[in-house]
Amino acid sequence: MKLFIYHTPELTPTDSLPDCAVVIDVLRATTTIATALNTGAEAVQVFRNLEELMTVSDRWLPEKRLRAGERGGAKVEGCDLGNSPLDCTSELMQDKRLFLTTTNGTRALQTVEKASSVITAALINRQAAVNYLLNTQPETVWLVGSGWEGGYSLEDTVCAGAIAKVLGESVTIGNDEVIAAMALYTQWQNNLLGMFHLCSHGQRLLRLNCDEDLKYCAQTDILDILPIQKERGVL
Ligand code: 3SL
Repeated sequence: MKLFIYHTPELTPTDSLPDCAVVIDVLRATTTIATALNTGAEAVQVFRNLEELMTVSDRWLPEKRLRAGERGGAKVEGCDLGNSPLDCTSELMQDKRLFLTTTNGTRALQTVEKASSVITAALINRQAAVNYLLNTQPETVWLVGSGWEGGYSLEDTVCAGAIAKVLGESVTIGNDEVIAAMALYTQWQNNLLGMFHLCSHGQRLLRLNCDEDLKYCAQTDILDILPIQKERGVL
């Protein structure tokens, strides 16, 4: 297994695809996706743009769907939910399809949606992602961070480093980003919440009073759930 890390969708190669792409948006899209599936959502369907989400979800029975939209960290008007994983309760999610559009995470997913297998990871389901990779042994694996509007996001790289560290000697290192991400995870592994308070998107969410979201997203290996793409854009 050869492991590569790309910090943003923009830095991800467009002339090839890996055997497995692991999309990471710790704050908060991939944390929300894992949580929604864990609390009983039938599936999560992701969209880059809101209009398309509305068109596709209109064809769904209203009692079987939830629409979640986030831009700039805030809930999009007209949606049932924003992008807080804490809103993904069993009462709300049970047997519903969550139609989701976010600023960066859903865009990152679409960048690699044609890879042979596509999964999502966050700190909360890190071990589930690692187990999948160890069991399936893809030849090439890309860990793709979502970043923020084309820029680098520390928290996604730290999560990629957390995955790389547990994979350890089961992988060969494909690019220098893997070495750097493991060093960053080593630096922050005992203070992930502190790292969220320092990084730019963590600070953006704090300004939006999302303190509890940060605490939830900073937990490691609490959910044994693995979002896997079943058809394009559907996990
Ligand atoms: O950009 C995204 O995909 C979101 O996860 C950002 S937020 O955490 O919902 O603000």
